[in-house]
Order: sequence, then C-alpha cells, then structure tokens
Amino acid sequence: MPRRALAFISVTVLAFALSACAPASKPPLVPSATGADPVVTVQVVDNRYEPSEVQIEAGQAVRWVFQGVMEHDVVAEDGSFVSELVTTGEYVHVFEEAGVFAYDCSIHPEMTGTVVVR
Ligand SMILES: [Cu+2]
Repeated sequence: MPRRALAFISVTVLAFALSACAPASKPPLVPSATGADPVVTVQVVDNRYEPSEVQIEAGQAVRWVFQGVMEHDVVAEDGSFVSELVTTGEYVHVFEEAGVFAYDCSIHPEMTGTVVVR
C-alpha cells in the first residue's frame, strides 16, 4: 500500500477517534457563584475529581480547583452547574436543594463525581 494512502487512513482513523470523544452536546455554561463561601474543595486533576464524592448541606457551596495539565470542566448531568473547559482557576456552585448531583468532564467521560446535598 502506498505510503500516502497509509497516511490518509491514519488521519481518518485519528479524526474518528477524536470525534468519538467529543461531547455530543454540552449544556449552557452556568456562571461560577460569586460571594459564596465554599465548605468543600474538589481538586480537578488529570484525570479525576479528588475526592470524587462530597457531602454538604443544602445552601452550602462546593469549589472545584482546576490543576490539570489538560483542560477539564465540571458538567452536571442535569445541567444545573456547568463550568468552562480550563486548566487553571476555580468554579463555585451553591446547592440550594437536597439531592444527589452527578457530574462529569465533557471531554473525559471517565472523570465522574457526585455531590450529595443533605
Ligand atoms: Cu477532563
């Protein structure tokens, strides 16, 4: 097989592999809460949330601190909190109601976390 054909196939396979990882549709961004005083901090590293589960009381806030070399975000399954894709900075969300809120990273599906609000 000619080298050019091989290169074309490689690029095609790579493009497919990358598109397979891309989020189908990310919900609209929810701005980081200002003036909140978070009671817990979740470190966002490559490629996990540390800790992956936190428990708070209704009305309290969670802070995510982005520390990865790669970009990550925080996307609630129900769209109630959605951060930008970043490598640094932080994101804060106030949880007004009790419940179990699952979230993940839009480009790394293996990164999952849960906020339990009592
Ligand atoms: Cu990620």
